Amino acid sequence: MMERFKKGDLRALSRFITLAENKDPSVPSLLQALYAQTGKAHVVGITGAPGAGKSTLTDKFIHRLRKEKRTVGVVAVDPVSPFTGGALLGDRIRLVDHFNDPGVFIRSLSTRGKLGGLSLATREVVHLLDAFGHEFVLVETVGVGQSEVDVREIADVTVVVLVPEWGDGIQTIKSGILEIGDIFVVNKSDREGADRLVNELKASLQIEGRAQVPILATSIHDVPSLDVLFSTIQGFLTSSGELIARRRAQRARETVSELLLDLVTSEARNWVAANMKDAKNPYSFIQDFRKLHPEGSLFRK
Ligand SMILES: Nc1nc2c(ncn2[C@@H]2O[C@H](COP(=O)(O)OP(=O)(O)OP(=O)(O)O)[C@@H](O)[C@H]2O)c(=O)[nH]1
Ligand SMILES: [Mg+2]
Repeated sequence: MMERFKKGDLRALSRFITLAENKDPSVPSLLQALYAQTGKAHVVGITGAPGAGKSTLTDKFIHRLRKEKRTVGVVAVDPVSPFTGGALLGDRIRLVDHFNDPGVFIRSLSTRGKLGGLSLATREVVHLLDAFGHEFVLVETVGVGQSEVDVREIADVTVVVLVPEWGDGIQTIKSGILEIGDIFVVNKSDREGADRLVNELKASLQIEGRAQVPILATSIHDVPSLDVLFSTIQGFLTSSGELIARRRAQRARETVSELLLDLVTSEARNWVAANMKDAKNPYSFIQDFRKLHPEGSLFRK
């Protein structure tokens, strides 16, 4: 399967992604072997309110990249799906146009009832798409700041998509949202209220000391507005080398932390099952454990 992956076999890629999604124990060694091939893709995170137009914009961006003959991998992350109830892939991500294009690979990831791990799986899928040779990897996630998958930890550039209605009735824009975007988009600017939201964002970003961050009003009915957005994304990627390198180093550390947590969690469960036979006081149990393993001793060099 590895040989086929390296030769560009899409079924091998698909199979590896399924392994990552299912938290198969073979994944870390797979990625260890492929890691040297990663780091070439530009990873673009697109996040924002449900229904804001993230998939529509992603679709337009794919069209633009394909015109430039760039290859694109897309991951659409569907957290618990309170909005869609787990709608079908094509339905939800509106990317059906590209299903027959070998230069575009699209996958949606969902928790499918499994708890946790989506963030790690998303990271792994990004690495797989990168190692496979995709020049761009687009990651669509729902939710601003509160979703399980923090796109900032995955992407080289994060695009936050908002809509005019979103600004209604808010006095101050929460700083969590202001911190995560490298580019802010007020989409559906064909609707009332876009200018107001742009101005509110501008004022709030200024207070946060981020006055230089681009805020763009877009509409799918206004092609030039999309051109500006896509050039801004590509401009950020080419001009922010140092920042992106720092983010990637942080991403590598986060990956190790998450893998380590996985390891520790499963070992801890097994260990407790084997060592705590009777229903004794759990707090005494952990106090005894602490005596044997004082703080800082678990991960001694
Ligand atoms: N009027 C208007 N409608 C838009 C615009 N962009 C997207 N839409 C519509 O908004 C709806 C939702 O678009 P999606 O692209 O699916 O939004 P999304 O953010 O991916 O949605 P989720 O993934 O479900 O959170 C669709 O019906 C789009 O056609 C726009 O610029 N103007
Ligand atoms: Mg979508």
